[in-house]
Amino acid sequence: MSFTFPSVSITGTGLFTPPESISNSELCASLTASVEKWNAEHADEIAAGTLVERSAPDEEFIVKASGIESRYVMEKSGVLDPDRMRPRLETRSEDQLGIQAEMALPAIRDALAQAGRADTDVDAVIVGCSNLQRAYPAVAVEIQDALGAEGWGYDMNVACSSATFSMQAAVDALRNGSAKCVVVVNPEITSGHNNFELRDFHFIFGDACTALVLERTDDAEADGVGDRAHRWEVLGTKLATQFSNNIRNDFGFLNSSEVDDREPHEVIFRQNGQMVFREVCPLVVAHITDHLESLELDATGVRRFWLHQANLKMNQLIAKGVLGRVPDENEAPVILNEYANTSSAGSVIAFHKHRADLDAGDLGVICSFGAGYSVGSVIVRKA
Ligand code: CO8
Repeated sequence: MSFTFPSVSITGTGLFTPPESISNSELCASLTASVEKWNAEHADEIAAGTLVERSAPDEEFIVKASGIESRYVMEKSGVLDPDRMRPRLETRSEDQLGIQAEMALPAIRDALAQAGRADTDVDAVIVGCSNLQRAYPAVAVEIQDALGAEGWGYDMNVACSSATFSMQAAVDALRNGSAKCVVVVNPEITSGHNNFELRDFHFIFGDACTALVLERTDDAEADGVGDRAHRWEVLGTKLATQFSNNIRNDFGFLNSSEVDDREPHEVIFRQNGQMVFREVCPLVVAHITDHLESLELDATGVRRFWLHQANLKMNQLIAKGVLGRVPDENEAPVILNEYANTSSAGSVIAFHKHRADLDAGDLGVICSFGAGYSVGSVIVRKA
């Protein structure tokens, strides 16, 4: 007996872009001031060889190594203050909406408008992101409450791959009938966990929030709501993980119980960027190639790749590995020049901004990858 899974579609997408942007030159100026101050304050230890002098950043290096020109953040003045080097976020009372729920709502409402659905049509909310503001109550449950929605919600974290991992969770829920209208939302405030004091990390990340609405295709068709031009059928999802310490964040519940004190920057984001570059690119190429093959699809038939936005060279290498030639920007659109690496939001920002020009029947691949390591792909076809 064979069983056919019900078809699921993405029926809408939305994006919240924070109002404040930081250019590379602003970022380099504040880090240079901070480095000079730090080196002066630690001159004796540096002279004694017990501390290593910190190096100043270089704008040209950033663009050449990553393709990043600017990034949006939820709060700019604190990041650029050489005496602070991290955002200055107001402490909110329990009666106030949390900052992640606040950035999620406009993105979700954009996505619901495309899908032709109301807040109360939602019956499941999955928050997938690298940087959750608290352990509990789940941000997803707070969002569910703010929407006035019923059903259920939960938070999940698979770093940058949280977008595609949460999309697969949504597809599974829709196929097995545990939800009818799922919102997947990626509220990333990476600036709260980036190390702006070290030149190796300060330029990499930005803040943003993306949202997707997923429903069974027959529900969307039967109800006749939403704009069909925004609808993309999910042909398949594929996830993979492989343990690595090359991207790591040790912030957690046990920090205060540890016997040895660690420096604050030891328990936020850190990575060995070169190793990540070298190890993740071939993993992603093989992953997308296998996924397409499993659906009997040829890479040359894929009209667009919406890849995780961490590094321009990385994306060019991955698209080249899959296609056998260097892709043009139309085939693998870039948003990281403006947004930097927004972790789980990156591939969805690319999908949100760069799909309206495609035709019915066109194929595309949404792919995210990052810490874990983790890789996820979602193959879609325009309705
Ligand atoms: N200005 C000047 N020089 C610099 C700067 C700078 N801003 N940054 C580094 N350098 C220096 C280095 O110190 C080094 O100097 P030296 O040779 O004297 O030691 C030199 O430049 C070369 O450094 P790298 O070898 O590190 O340079 P790369 O060419 O490898 O470029 C990149 C660095 C851009 C980071 C690159 O390696 C890269 O993009 N790798 C892929 C990384 C990636 O994709 N990571 C994914 C992380 S995201 C994720 O999955 C987790 C989510 C986390 C959420 C966010 C929380 C904050």
